[in-house]
Amino acid sequence: MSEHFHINTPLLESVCMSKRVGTTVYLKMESSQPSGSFKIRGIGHLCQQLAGQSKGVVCSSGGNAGMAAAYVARKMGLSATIVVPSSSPQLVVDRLRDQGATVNIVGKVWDDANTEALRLKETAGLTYVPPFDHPLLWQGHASVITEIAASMGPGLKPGAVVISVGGGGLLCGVAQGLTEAGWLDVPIVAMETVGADCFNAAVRAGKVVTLDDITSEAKCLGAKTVCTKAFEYSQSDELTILSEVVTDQQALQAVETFLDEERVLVEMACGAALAAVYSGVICSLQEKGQLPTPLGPLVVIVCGGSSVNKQQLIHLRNKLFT
Ligand code: PLV
Repeated sequence: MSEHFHINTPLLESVCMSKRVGTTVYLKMESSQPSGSFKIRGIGHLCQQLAGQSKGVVCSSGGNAGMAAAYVARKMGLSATIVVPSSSPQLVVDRLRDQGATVNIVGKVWDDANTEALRLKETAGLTYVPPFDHPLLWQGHASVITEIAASMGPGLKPGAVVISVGGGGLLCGVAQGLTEAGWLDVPIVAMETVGADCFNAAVRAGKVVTLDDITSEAKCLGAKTVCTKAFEYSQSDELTILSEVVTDQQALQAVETFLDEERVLVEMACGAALAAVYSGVICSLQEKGQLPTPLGPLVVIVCGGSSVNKQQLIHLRNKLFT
């Protein structure tokens, strides 16, 4: 068995995006991971540490954590039960089943599905795989920064790193990775959509808060409460984390522009990060003095996602633009 389940993804320069922001933009192509998103980094690591002697794994997910858990379980010869909310599109359920997983659809949003996964952990004795709130996940996710550092080579470092935030697992991993790389002065731009903005709500409230509901179509950003560790990073003096929110329309537009210009299809959860470039968030942060001008190379983590195909894209366009 290989040492880990994720691959070293390409770091690609985007000419079109660079033109828009006025600095070199690098895309960390996590959409190329075996399970379709960065989630495999943390989940692969967690399963290797915790699931060796397991009867099987159970994971609650908006989709992509489940895809990673199902993939890893299959490679480890374990059964996988993935609990998704009814808001996850059918295409995700189909893809999870193609990975060999048993799929249970429970509740309306991820938080409901998670309650069921925790119940199955107790009653069926399965190893629980959390989608974002666990130190082993963050440690696995941190490898994305190690790879970026290796790809950029000595002497080069990002001007900022752009990511999407759901429950905050990627944020914690990137924060840990930046710390380990000695890149504490590299700001993180943390992107969410309106209605799936639990990190932004916590930053504004000065404490962890729970959203009433998830109203965004970026369902894979749809955790009602951000993990405590992510909030703690936002409060630390060591790192700079800029929390920004875009509309669903901006996230979807970003998905479409990315498809046209870079020829890669990603889901709206990833579109939120891409919208930092396409909707002018980076430029406006520079105008406000929150990011420097000139800015060093901008690294966008293209987190990927499996909740999308041509039909889903058309469905979302009809829903959000009519
Ligand atoms: N998605 C989680 C949580 O959903 C899941 O179960 O798949 N980009 C993509 C494509 C994602 O799928 C996710 C998380 C994120 C970004 C955000 O990552 P996080 O949760 O670590 O902040 C409810």
